Amino acid sequence: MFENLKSQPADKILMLMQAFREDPRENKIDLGVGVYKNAEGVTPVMRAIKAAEHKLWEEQTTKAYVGLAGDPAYSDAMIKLILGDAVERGNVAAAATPGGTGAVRQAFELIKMANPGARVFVSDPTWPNHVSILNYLNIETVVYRYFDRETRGVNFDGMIEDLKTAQKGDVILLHGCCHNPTGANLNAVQWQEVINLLNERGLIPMIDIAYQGFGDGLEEDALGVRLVAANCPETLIAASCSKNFGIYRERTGLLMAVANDAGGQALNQQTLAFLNRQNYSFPPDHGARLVTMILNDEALRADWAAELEETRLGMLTLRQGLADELQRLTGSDRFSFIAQHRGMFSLLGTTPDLVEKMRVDNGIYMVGDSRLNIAGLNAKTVPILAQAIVDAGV
Ligand code: PLP
Ligand code: TYF
Repeated sequence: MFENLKSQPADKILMLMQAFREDPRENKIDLGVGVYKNAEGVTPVMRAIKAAEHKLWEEQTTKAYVGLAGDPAYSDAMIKLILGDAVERGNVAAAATPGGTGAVRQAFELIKMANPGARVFVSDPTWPNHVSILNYLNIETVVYRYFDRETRGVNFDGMIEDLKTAQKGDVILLHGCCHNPTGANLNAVQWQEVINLLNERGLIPMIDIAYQGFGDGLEEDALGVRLVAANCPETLIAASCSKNFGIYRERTGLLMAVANDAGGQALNQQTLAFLNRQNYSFPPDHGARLVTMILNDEALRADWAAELEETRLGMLTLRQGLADELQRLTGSDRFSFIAQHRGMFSLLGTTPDLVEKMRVDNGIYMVGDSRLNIAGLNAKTVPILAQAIVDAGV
């Protein structure tokens, strides 16, 4: 049997991680994988997570199974964090998943189950795992224009034009905030225009939100997902706690299905539990429990929000610093988009050759599509990167 296996394409982002580790140069700079790093290059365990873990260690009396959809208190706390008061709690079905990736995977499975003919529209570009999982599940994928390679903003007219080719029942995958890999995001007016189009054509929105709190703030980053959930009859939401709680390896995510006629909620809830059972029975609990403890404890929550805000502001300072330095070196505003983008990533919009050149000449590691992780920088490396970008002729 094993002889029938074919070698599969490797994940380019994870390959880059390995290549960086193996590079002996001391001044190398890692702007690859989307993991937050502080000025010392460390991915810290957040203070509130440490405190919650300590408390959990003292108080937890059992590690028996929880439930197929995870702890309802986790769903409640996360629904409140993401959706606020945008929809009735009774209209939301939710299940804990192994990370945001688990939520994405389960959402795609639900789509296939509910409407085998549905196509999923993804932005050009999008997180490569979206496309990879859709292909694996044999779900037809359609790419819609999103990133304008000239302005490095959103090509909104192109996006709308392409979404107009979708047919009733097709699913439109949107990034809730901090678009990965581009850093270019919709504004409130554009979100509303997308919603109007979805509703006119009977399209189903699916929102992947993996960076709430990394862009404009916890509430601000939820604006799009709240507008959609409140104004479309049905919405799927895949959320990740990996970044905003810094618990990458705990695998903590949530899949939500919002049905604005409460009638569908019970069936949706049952379906999410069923899908968990088919794939792994019970979802991981440790990270979900920490998140629940933090969100439901006033002091822990305030400390978490404060540390997240420091993280966010630190990345904004790095963005501004890089844009300023490039302005100084080039005498032009060509790179001002770096300060306008939000989240961990910006797509420089240059060629794989120049990305490779910066890796070889300067030990700067960014993803081949020219995505850079802003959090991989610090005050010392910002001018080094700016100089390398200019020297490479980006
Ligand atoms: N969706 C997007 C757009 C992401 O960038 C990520 C990245 O980490 C995820 C989902 C899922 O993350 P995780 O499975 O680590 O929670
Ligand atoms: O885009 C990123 O870098 C993050 C982390 O297969 C990641 O989303 C990268 C690759 C992968 C899973 C997560």
